[in-house]
Amino acid sequence: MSQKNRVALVTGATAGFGHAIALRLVREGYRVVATGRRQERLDALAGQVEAGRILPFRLDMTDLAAVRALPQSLPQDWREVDVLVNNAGLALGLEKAWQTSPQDWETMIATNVTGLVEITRALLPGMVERNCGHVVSLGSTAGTYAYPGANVYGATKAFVDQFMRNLRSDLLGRQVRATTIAPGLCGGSEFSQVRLGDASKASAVYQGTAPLLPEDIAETVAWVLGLPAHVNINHVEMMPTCQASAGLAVDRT
Ligand code: NDP
Ligand code: 8X3
Repeated sequence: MSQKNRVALVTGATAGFGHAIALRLVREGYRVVATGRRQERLDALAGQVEAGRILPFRLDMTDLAAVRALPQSLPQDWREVDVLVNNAGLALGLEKAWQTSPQDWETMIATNVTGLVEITRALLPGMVERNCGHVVSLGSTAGTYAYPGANVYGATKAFVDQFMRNLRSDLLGRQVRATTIAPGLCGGSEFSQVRLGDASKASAVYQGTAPLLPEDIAETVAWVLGLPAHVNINHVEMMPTCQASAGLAVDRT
């Protein structure tokens, strides 16, 4: 089926990757349901494109009643969601596991894990019934490569990757695809500001680097969606050229 007028739903479209992905998918011909908590950002996003191409839809991923009710809450002609981009997510803090706030751990799990699986569960039956769909989820290199302070954040992203691989197994024989995109260092979003809560600490993360940009992630989403229907990309790991795995750590004290 051509992308023309197919509906894509992008979570976390008020900033960073989700914002860039929503605009990119409009360019690809999709009508996009753009979700997030900040209504004014969603309205501004919709104002950037031709009327009727983006539906701003306020949704807090931790509000499970709202997430579960999503298919029926959308206007009738936006309900057949063929593409779900599970992008909303966050990291909070870089403290060692024993120093973190349990509340931060809960928020990351509620958003990156519970919200993601619940929205997928809400939208999958329609895709399976129409035998047409694609779920794309944002994982992270933090789901594969451990680093100090990643504790629960990295674990939520490892969960995303394995959930998506298991989804693929369930979807065998159906024309519904499942992909994880796992980026490394990426600037141009609010990620580090949210994580560190401080603009100067956030900008220091990218100092002297040429990180990935939200448009690079949007390009990758457009690529996996645009491949012929018989091609399923299971997992894309992407890093900027200034980043590589640094090997295992050894304590020599
Ligand atoms: P941003 O902080 O720029 O954007 C995060 C988005 O998630 C915002 O639109 C925010 O919307 C939304 N969000 C957060 N919590 C909730 C919630 N409870 N309900 C609804 N929406 C929520 O981050 P990025 O664009 O950088 O990150 C996007 C995804 O990519 C995340 O899953 C992140 O873990 C992942 N990622 C990021 C990398 C990076 O280096 N930047 C690298 C690898 C993966 P609002 O606040 O309006 O609700
Ligand atoms: C974001 C990338 O390396 O900050 O998921 O965890 S990293």
